[in-house]
Amino acid sequence: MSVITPGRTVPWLTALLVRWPEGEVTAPSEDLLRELARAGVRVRWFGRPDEAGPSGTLPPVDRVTVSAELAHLADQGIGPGLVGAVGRLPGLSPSVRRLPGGADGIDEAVRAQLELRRLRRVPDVDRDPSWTIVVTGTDDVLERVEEALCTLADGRFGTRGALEDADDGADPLVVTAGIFTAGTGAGLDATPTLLPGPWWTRLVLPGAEARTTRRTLDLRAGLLLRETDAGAGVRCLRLVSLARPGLCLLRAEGPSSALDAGTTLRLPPDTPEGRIHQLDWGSWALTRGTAGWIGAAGRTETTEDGDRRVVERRVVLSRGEDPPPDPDAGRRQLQTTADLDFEELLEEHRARWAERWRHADVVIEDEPALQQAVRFGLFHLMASVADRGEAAVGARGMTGRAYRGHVFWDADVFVLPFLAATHPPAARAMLAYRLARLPAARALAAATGHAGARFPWESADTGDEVAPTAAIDFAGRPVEIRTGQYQEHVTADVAWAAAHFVEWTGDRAFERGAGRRLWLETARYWRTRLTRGEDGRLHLRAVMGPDEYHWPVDDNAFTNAMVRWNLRRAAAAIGAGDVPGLVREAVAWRRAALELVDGYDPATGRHEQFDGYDRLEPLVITELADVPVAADVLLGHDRVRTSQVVKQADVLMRHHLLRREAPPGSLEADLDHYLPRTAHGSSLSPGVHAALLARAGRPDEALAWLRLSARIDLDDLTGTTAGGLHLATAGSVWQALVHGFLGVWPESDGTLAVTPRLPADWDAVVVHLRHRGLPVELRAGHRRLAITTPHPLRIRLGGRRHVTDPGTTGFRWQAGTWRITRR
Ligand code: IFM
Repeated sequence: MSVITPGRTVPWLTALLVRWPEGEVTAPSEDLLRELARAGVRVRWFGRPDEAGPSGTLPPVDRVTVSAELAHLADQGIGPGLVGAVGRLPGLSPSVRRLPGGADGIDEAVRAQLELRRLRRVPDVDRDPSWTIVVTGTDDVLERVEEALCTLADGRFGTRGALEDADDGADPLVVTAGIFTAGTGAGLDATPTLLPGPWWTRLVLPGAEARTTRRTLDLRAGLLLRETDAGAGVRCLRLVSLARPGLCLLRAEGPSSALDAGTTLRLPPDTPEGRIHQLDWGSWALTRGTAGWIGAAGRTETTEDGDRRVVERRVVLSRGEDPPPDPDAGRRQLQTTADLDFEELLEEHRARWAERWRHADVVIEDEPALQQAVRFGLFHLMASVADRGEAAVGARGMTGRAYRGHVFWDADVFVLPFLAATHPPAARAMLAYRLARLPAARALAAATGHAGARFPWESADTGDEVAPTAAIDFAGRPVEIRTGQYQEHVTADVAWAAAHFVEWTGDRAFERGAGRRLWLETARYWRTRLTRGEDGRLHLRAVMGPDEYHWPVDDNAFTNAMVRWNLRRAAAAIGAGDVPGLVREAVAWRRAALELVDGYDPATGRHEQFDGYDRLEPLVITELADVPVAADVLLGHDRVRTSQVVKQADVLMRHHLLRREAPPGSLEADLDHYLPRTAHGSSLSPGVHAALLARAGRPDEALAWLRLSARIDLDDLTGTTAGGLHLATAGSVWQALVHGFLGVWPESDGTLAVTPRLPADWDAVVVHLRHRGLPVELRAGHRRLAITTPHPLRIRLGGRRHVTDPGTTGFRWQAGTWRITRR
């Protein structure tokens, strides 16, 4: 990576003060530093901690040690404007390029950078293919898909990547997680939907349709660059600030004849209610639904330099419940960033993304296409979840309108684990969303005559059940939808997510407080929901498992196992010191867990998916069609219902979530039985199979499923990406890599279990995590493993316990066991 490229603005200017070897000091001249200060450019000093920076009127010194910080910044590709160095820099990353010329060279480079800023050039983005998604040309058919792929979001607000000059067929959708408006139609349209907010990306680009357009999504820095006719045409860069949720920036440059600012804000055509004001300070727009509003305050400035034009737009999005604010609130919000220039806002945004990647990146050196696809998924997972307050994570995040923004188990079981292991505040915010809806979940349980809390299958703002009850199928026929009524496993899934969060984070306060509340309330629900059969056992009748082709069924093996786990987890949260009523409840839950039927058949060594599944038509879908396939479309609803075709991982989900509870050998037996019967009619399915095949010691087979799931959206494999990205699939890809190929699991005693099983095609894989507050890097090869942590970490590797040293600890697979090779 080159740190200073002529003609490219760097995100910040770094003055390097180095005394190495002793006696040599290099820094920009004091005159230049004053000029920088006048231009509002912050200067970072890198020096040994014992060194004093130049005194007097110079800008404040931001002191850091040189080697670690610079190496890190450069490695993260956020390209510090390293402007000079004298002497050897110990430990400096090889990717940092030093600028020759001593102090004069520094001055020259800094002046060039100042000039670039004066011209307000559109900065370049990363061009590394493993960190970018490039969409070339425009395609009427695929445009909606590409918009979804190029979405930018800050966890709270999302903006689809529609072209700035998109025509009426485009959907430059702006939404915010958790603000819905009531549906107005029938069936699906009767359910709440995400409120569309004001559009802010519009520019007028005369003649652009005749030029080649290219969009580059820079995953490393969260930037979207659009270029028409690379070099000569218009360049537009936008960002949705991760550092300041709600702040959106757009800078465009090009020939004056080809670029016009147009209007700063527009109202989306489908807003229930909207208004827009042009004011002396800029524009203010507001959309309002039945339960909240989205506001946008924006200003656009246009500057000319000969026949070159630069358009710069700054918009602050806000949201809330009624009543909506007046425009002056927008002005004040816009004012909060007034003293920061574009480069500074860009810099803090890049830095925030770099920090997120530092604890989340997965490196697959041997497979560039997969590497890119994995980062694409992780990028959108990170962008889709707020890390403060409540995070209502819809099945498609903020990338599209499908499922109307509703929150499914996708969030708890597929998205949350990645965040619990990389950015726990975001996972905590997801749990906060569920916790705040416990009263609604209690009401839902009570409405069906039960105690405790039952979470809805589809949830929106209130926490009521919002799953539709009818829809029109692929053939135009009305069909009933009973997911909301029967897919009750979501209640245990929410409880599972809370426990999983505790295992990654060790957050005892959550475990004793909010987590315990969730476990107790959900266990109370299950205790009253189970019924005693004539066989004397407890049963869970009339449910739908993850396999949505079969309903209602009795004793779904996945749901029952989750319920049993939920009852035991709640009981474990009660101590001898708790009030007698609670202690009695815990005893009852433990007993119920023991009495609940399980579906495991020792004769076959596998689980029956539900009572009676084995008696259905023994149809093996892989003998009929290439999977993935929508078997309900291929065979019709009735046939799938009466046959053994499974829509998505069902029995196998129990192995995936409850790995410690499976009878020995049952994973292999269940994989062999259910895999050929599974159509993968849901995008959630292939990644789970990848994880389990890897766990079962079949990593080469697993790799095929991993590749498929990683490209679900990039190649629009389901034909539904136009409606938004499948966040759960992205989560399943991460789980396949971390839980499957690396065999990494947090354990309740604070140990990290690791069991690498790499496919033959890979030499090594690297994952970055946060475990119990500590950053952990694992580099796994076929016979080698290196774990890097700043503090000792307890691990379980191949059944043996070890404690790693601070720094890097190496292991080697030798004579059938893992041995420490380096301390
Ligand atoms: O939650 C999923 C479900 O498992 C399969 N149908 C789509 C839902 C939303 O992604």
